[in-house]
This record gives sequence, structure tokens and C-alpha cells, in this order.
Amino acid sequence: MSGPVVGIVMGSDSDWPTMEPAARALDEFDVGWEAHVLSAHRTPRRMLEWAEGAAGRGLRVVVAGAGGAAHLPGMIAAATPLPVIGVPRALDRLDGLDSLLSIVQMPAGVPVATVSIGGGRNAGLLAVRILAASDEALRARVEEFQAALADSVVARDAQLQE
Ligand code: RP5
Repeated sequence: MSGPVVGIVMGSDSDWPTMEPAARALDEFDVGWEAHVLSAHRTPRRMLEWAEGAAGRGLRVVVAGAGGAAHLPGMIAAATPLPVIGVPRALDRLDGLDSLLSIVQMPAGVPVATVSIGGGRNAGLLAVRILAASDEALRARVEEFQAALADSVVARDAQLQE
């Protein structure tokens, strides 16, 4: 794949440690990504501009993370036809439940595929699977990944029997 096909966006630079695992997962599958800080509250116009142009620039999936009043994933989903994966980030208070509910409880017609609190890696892996649905070579790599994951569990179980 040439050029970024996944957009990773976050409400604040402080979200990067939560979102970086998504980038690393995409790297594992050689999927190109771009990352931006776009705040639904602090830079709403910039956020909309980015979301409205995302599909036209060649992006195919968006991974959006935020914490607290986490409106970014939903607002991005409102402004693009692309699939949006939401990543709730835990802040110091409420353990991320506020972020989770802000992201997952979307109105009918505007879906956000929400991963677990702090689930940046799974968000990256889900983006890979979405792309793999229309890319046979990538799907083969996802299958290899799944087989390796299963092997690692079996190997660990065998260790415990020694
Ligand atoms: C949200 O507010 C951001 O996504 C971040 O998770 C949270 C705190 O932002 P900072 O105060 O660290 O910039 O909009």
C-alpha cells in the first residue's frame, strides 16, 4: 500500500501514549498511517475540515482516541463516510468510564466501533482487519498473525506442564 490509509487522530497530544500502540500495530502489517491532534472542543473547525477531506485524501479507516468528554470519535464519524474506531482513554478520574460512555453511546445512524478503555492496539488491529476484508494479501497476514497468537498460547501452556 502506498500512502497513509489509516488516520489516527486524538483530542490532545497527551493521548499519544494511548494511541501509539495503534500505530505500532499498523506498522506490524506495513499499513501506512498519519496522525493528528484534532480537538472536538478546542479546534472544532479544524477537526471538521480534516474529517470532511479524509476519504478524498485516500484514507480508508479512522482511529480516533479521546478522554473525558470524548466527543472526537463521534464528531469525526458525523463528518466522514469512513469507518471510525473509537479508543477511550482513561484520565485521572473515573477510570475511563466517562470516555467509554462518551464514545460508545452513539445515536442510530452514526456508528463508532468502540474498543476497550486504553485499547489502542486492538484499534490498530481492527483497522488492519477492515482493510484486509478487501485485500487478500493482507488477509493472509492477518491469518498468519492469528496462527502465531494461537501458537504462543499453546507454547505457554506447554511450558506450564514442564
Ligand atoms: C480530551 O481531553 C483529550 O482527548 C484528552 O484525553 C483530554 C485531556 O486533554 P489535555 O488536557 O491533556 O490536553 O479532549
